[in-house]
Amino acid sequence: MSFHHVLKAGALAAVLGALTLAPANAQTALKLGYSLAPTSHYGVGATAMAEELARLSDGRFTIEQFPANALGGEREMVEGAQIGTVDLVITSTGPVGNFVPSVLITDIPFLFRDYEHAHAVLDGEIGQALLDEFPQHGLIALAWGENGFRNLTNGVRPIRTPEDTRGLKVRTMENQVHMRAFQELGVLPTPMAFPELFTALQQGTVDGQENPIGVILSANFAQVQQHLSLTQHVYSPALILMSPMIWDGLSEEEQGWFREAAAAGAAAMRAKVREDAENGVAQLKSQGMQVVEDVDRAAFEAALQPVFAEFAQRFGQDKIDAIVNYGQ
Ligand code: EAX
Repeated sequence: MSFHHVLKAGALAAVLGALTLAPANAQTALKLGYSLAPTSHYGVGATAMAEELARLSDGRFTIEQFPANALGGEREMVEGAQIGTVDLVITSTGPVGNFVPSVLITDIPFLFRDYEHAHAVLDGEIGQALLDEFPQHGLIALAWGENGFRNLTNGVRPIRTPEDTRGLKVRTMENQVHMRAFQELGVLPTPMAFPELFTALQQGTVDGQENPIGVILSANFAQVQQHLSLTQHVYSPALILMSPMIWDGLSEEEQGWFREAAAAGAAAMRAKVREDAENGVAQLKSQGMQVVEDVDRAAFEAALQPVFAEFAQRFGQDKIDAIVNYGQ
């Protein structure tokens, strides 16, 4: 080959190389799934995250939202993130302990006293240590979001004490800790994915369910449940998760944008949870729900003592104490 040809071949290779390289301003659209409506705390969080990501990346990364279980239930979305069919997920911790077992400790009833306590723990070193465990289970956890304190609804009777719950069939999340706690109360816990829940309540497959005020509102459960008890029996964290298939291909700077954007999303989510918790009960009353406000929460907590002993065995009393006494 003459010198002239070598030169030509080299120029051609350079041109081809330039063509296969993505231009610097290429956009990457990512799919984000969640279980609730766009107006919910998850929707508000997703939008805040998308806006912050677009700003930080100068439009390089965009987020396409798939609300209302469009990508499946929470367990399916987490699986999707593991295998790369879903890029981003906002999910409650409900099914997450099945993937990252240490996270289950956060689902223990009456573990967190109030929102401030939960935020301090999750935003501090305990929360960070849990987020750091996700990569070894094939997931990236960008931030702790929020679902809120859960309250019991049912279609049978007003509930004030643990005795009132006896014999009821209550849908729980697919979460061993929640199921065990409800079983202790004499309830028949029925684990079920969230997308099936409205129909199950409507058809009487289950008598009740439990969720934060924002979820009860967003999912229109007042249409199919008459009684709401402000049991606040467990704090329900949420997580903003990402597929390692996307994450591993990002530069450190880009990864930083995602973390920062997720933090903005989580903050917006928490603000909306708080707003719903404050205004939502009145809305649910106006939608016809009968609300028991003076729930005997101490009696519920006392009734759960045997399972607390089991959880101490399973998770370590020292780990539970570290959460309960955090910041004190
Ligand atoms: O994440 O499954 C549930 O009850 C969750 O709280 C709901 O999907 C919101």
